[in-house]
Amino acid sequence: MKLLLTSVFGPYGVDDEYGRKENIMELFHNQVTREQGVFSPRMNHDSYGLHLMAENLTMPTVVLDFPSQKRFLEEVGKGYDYIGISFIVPNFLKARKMAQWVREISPETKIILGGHGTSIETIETLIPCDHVCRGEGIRFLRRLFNEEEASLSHPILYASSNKHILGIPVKPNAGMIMTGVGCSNGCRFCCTSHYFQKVYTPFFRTGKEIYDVCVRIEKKLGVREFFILDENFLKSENRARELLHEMEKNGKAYSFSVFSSAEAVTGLGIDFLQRLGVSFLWIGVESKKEVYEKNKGIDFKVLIKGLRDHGISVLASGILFLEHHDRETIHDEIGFITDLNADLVQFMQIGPLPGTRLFKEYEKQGKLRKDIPYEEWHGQHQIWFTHPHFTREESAEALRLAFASEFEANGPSFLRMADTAIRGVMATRECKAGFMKLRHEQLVERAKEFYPTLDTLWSHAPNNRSRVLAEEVRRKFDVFFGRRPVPLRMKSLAVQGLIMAEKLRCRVIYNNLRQPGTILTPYRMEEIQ
Ligand code: B12
Ligand code: SF4
Repeated sequence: MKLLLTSVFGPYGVDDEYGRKENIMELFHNQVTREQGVFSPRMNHDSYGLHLMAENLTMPTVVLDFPSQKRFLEEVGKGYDYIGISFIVPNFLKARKMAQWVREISPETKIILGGHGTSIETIETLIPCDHVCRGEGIRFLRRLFNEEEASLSHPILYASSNKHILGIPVKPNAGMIMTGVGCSNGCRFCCTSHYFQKVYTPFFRTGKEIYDVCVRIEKKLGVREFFILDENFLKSENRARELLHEMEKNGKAYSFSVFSSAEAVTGLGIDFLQRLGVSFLWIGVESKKEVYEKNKGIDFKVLIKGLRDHGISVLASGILFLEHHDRETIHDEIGFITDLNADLVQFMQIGPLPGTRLFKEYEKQGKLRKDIPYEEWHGQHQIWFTHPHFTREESAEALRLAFASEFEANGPSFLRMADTAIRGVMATRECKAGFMKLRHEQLVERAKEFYPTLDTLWSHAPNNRSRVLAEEVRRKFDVFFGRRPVPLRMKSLAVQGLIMAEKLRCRVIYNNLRQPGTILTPYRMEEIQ
């Protein structure tokens, strides 16, 4: 018996019969720094969930990530017993086509559908399949294959690939750790919370278990930074405290990028986050007026400034086209988010996706535009519901302007992150002993990575405001680091050259795309060869 677990086929981010050009296979360039041109940090993320499942089965399994159509067809031809297709709602057509191909080429193969696309209620009648997994996949597959429940083993993975910043190729320097799925907060629009029944399912219950995974990944990949894939990592307070305790006990200062809600962040406090080594925090600000339970009583301006002053980069996420937004109030909302001056900002159109409370409400109110194909249900172009004040076309333009005006006001996110890095260095410069000394040294190392880019950020600044900020940030670096050594000056010159090449690349490449390459990873396949 053998299993193929696959993501949907590329190319991604192109207008074709299966997808749309807005659906770029990148996190930042898709929905965060999309209007920042050459300053937009570029990277891909593997389909981590597939590796997690493959690692935790005993059946020989192949993970096929980012296949081309041809590559997928070749793999199907090898005669798998089961093929699991992971897809999200906007990739519905790709998943359907893949299932049809499997039925044509290998009719004996059983098809399993999984991932957020299965929240489409009648999916089994729309896509040929034998099994549908709605929710956590490891338990589902173990049951399907009659495999025993066992403790979870975490795969060794980098957090990103194909990374480029200002045109500079950057080696992967962080590991990926998935600590759990779902979130109990149940915000009305949130797919991940609803998909996992508004219950948090931890993969690791203690900080010690997470620490042990960090140690394993460090040994294998040599990294000490980790991206934690968990919708609300800091909500499990005790686990976070235990993780810090383990690091302090062992004198290991790992650092982490996390997603967390405001009530969890303030519950633990900024000093704790700094000590824990949080270097990047993704937080849902959502809206100035529609205040969710998690955000009650939070002054985001103060919180974000405090985090950045401690060296923690913040990605603030805001929602546009809420019911109360009209032509006036939408500008207030964009202004409110912009004024928070986070390192990075995501504006997302409110998106009624199947399974959510929002979807049910809009369906009941007859607001859903079911004539709009699923490829367009992604939140970065036109809304797929009827809004009292905006047409679909207007929603796309207003969203573009939101990103553009935030960039215009606050400058390149990468420059803001450099600012946060040096602010963290300054904030910890008096920490001369113990665990916080390690943190300070780590912040210094991070700041050094930004240093060679500062001249370029100044000379290529998109406007005068950004140039002033670049000058200010560069001065802070110079004050702390002193006279710049020759190798650093050489690197700065090289960056000037690379950004010119990147500017040219952005102009000539369709949709400014960087496509991820196909990755095939066998698990236990030697057992049947
Ligand atoms: C990493 C990520 C990406 C990466 C893509 C990685 C990739 N290789 O595909 C990037 C940044 C490129 C990306 C892009 C987009 N994404 Co995205 N992404 C995520 C994110 C943050 C993490 C996914 C992940 O790895 N989770 C961890 C694993 C463990 O969980 P999992 O994937 O859900 O898998 C578990 C189960 O679902 C199940 N399972 C999954 N697949 C399968 C398959 C089988 C066979 C089985 C049995 C089980 C199973 O088992 C797994 C283990 O329990 C999620 C949010 C989240 N926190 O999950 C959004 C999310 C999946 N993305 C989403 C969306 C909408 C997009 C975009 C359209 C961007 C946008 N405008 O929002 C684009 C589309 C790009 C494209 N062309 O496809 C939505 C999907 C909504 C929906 N209902 O369909 C999510 C849920 C975010 C959200 N809005 O809430 N994304
Ligand atoms: S806090 Fe975040 S992850 Fe949790 S339900 Fe709300 S939006 Fe979703």
